[in-house]
Amino acid sequence: MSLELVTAGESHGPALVAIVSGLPAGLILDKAAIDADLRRRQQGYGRSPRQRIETDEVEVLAGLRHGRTLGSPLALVVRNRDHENWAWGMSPWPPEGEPTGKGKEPVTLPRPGHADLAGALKYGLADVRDALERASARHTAAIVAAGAVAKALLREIGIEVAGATLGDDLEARVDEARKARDTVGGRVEVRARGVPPGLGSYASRDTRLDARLAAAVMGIQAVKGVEIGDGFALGDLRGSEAHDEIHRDERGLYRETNRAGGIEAGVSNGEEIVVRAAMKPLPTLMQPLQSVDLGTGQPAEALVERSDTSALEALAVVAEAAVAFELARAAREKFGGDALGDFVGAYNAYRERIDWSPR
Ligand code: EPS
Repeated sequence: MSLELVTAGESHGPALVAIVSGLPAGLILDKAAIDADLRRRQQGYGRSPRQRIETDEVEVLAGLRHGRTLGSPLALVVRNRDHENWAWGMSPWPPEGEPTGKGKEPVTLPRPGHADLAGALKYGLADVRDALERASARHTAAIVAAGAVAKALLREIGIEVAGATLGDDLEARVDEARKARDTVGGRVEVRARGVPPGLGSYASRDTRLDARLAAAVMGIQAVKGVEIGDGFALGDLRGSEAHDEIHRDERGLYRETNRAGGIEAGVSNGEEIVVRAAMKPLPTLMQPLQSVDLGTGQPAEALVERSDTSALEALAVVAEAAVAFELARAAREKFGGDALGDFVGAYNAYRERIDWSPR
């Protein structure tokens, strides 16, 4: 049994869609909790005026009855309120009538750092908008909705996941960058408590939990680096300084340090899972960088359009969702079950077998 996520949706299209398959039947979902995570993602210092247009809210089209999962695919939708301003420009079908609203003119000025140039070349696009709409970080609303569902499942076996930004003075950095018509990135950290030993596997490279978490977080827009635990710093230490010694007390086996970030050999070891990510500065600059007009082949400045100065606080929420989804997938693989009770029962039986308790 595996949990899977497929998303669809463009930034200014009608809606974002997330389909989650592989949930057990009988999991109670709370709309307010999903909406609260969607709201958290929208907040944060340095977001674009777009966030004043959107009030993200989840709609469920399938897989849920009276607030309980049915064991069938769960279909989640988050509408783009801004679509009404792009109804002609982003119409899924050939639009009728005179061009009106936003998105009428083709975009031909690729922004360094965005999907624009790679997308235009790869897909043979005359209008870069066909690439940038899907590549947009607006997509992360779908990840957060699915992540909120994953968190509900993880909570049934005592796992809590939380993301936060790292470093100080984000507001000052954003204010300075905005004044300079520039953007900033930064770093975030996600911690997961209560993860039992044994999620993931060293048996194959694609079953390793660290590889899977890294891929899930690297898959978020603007992420350029991921580390697990002390990650890159471990490269500078000796073995005697780097590894977490094994101890035992009345609650079972544990470590006093956690440089491994809760994962050894691609398998969770019962300590807190720690994942950190670095976000590059966002590529839409009000003071544009040098580019080439793909229509004329001549040098030109890159596209300037409404954007965020920073989306770092949003990344903390999105990375939390991505980590939660991957942990929930790994938990489904380990504990299985068609009904929620089977899943929780298998977790409890496993807990009885191993010498470990959550701390
Ligand atoms: C984004 C550009 C901006 C951001 C957007 C991501 O969109 P717009 O051009 O509509 O202002 O606001 O993020 C969101 C809409 C969101 O909800 O996070 C981009 O190019 O990636």
